Amino acid sequence: MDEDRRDDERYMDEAFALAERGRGMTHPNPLVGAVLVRDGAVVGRGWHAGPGKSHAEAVALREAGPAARGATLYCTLEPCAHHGRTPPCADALVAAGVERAVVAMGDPNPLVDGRGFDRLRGAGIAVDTGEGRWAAQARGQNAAFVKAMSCGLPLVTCKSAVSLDGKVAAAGGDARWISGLESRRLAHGLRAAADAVMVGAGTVRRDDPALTVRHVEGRDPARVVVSRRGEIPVSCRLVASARQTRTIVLAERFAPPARAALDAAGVETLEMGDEGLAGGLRLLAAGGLFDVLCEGGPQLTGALLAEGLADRIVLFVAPLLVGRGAPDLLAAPAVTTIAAATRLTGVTWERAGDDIVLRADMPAAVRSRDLRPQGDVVDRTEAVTRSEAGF
Ligand code: AOF
Ligand code: ZN
Repeated sequence: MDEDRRDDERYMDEAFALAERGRGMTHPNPLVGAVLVRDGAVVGRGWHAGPGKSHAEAVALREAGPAARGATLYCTLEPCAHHGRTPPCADALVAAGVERAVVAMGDPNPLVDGRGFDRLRGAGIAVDTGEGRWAAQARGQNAAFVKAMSCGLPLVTCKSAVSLDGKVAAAGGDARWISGLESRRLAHGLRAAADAVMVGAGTVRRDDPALTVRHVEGRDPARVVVSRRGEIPVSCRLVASARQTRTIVLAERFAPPARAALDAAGVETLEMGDEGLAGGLRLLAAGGLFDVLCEGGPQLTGALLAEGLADRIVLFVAPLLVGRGAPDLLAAPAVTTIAAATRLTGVTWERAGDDIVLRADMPAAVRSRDLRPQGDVVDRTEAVTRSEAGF
């Protein structure tokens, strides 16, 4: 690798690391990091901290001041060209006299979608995408944003804690605590990084969870309860704290008194309609909740998997043996042959105390079942294909 390429790698790595600082805070916006370099020295750094806050490039430009003239920008996402909550970054880069832009991926937001590159190139700035060599990393960093922009659905991660024999509770329903403290800390970190945590009404009735972030630093995600008729006890902790933390009940069809009681308690009530869970998830994405962590029980997790709506699994496996008659990870019919079982991909694992944390992706063939573009978030298949190809 020649010297210039190595420098590009180094500065882009730094831009990715800067972007990561916004994790959990930027929704519905993507994570973005930017580094400005002139004469071999960094003159500006920026990252996006959330909607309404300055974009990464704007922060870096402010730090660089006049030193941005003739500089190279390293940015994890295509600079925007639209007037949103903030002015277009592409215009600011042109005005500041930046000479070259190295960018990891195009912005799949239909409002940008190549216009940022056009604006930069039109003003004589050399745009370098590194032939797509950062595209996979960039798509991974903003997986939820990319998915929501491409198909109007959130990225869904199913998180469960199981015993060594795959049980999520004892036969009597007791589930506290299957996983150890280390695992619970990691699980709270997942909550802090998610836009929303989702459970089924059964879990609310049985466990009355708070679904807040406690064992680690971080802000609380929105809480979503999936229910048939919206009949959630109004005395439960989620409803009681709905005025402090955004709480949403998704129902197939609300029983009118249940809806009125939830509305009065400050809970957002959304009807999923005929499309069922997929429709409910579309509503969440349309409301800017792109990264959904499902902590549902076997019913909800089973339904998400069966309907092709789950993208990833995080499984905390504890060295416990529970035995027959206890609830399994999935309330879903078994396949008849192992050849027909769903084989997950991209498996990684780590230790957490005595537990194992296993992460895996649902195979594309299962996930793509419901990925037809729909609704107004999108018509983005083209943009994603482009960014998958590196542009
Ligand atoms: C950038 N740099 O740091 C971010 C970008 O409403 P706004 O003005 O905040 O615009 C949000 C959209 O801008 C968002 O959906 C995405 O397309 C892009 N985000 N772009 O150049 C940034 N956060
Ligand atoms: Zn911007």
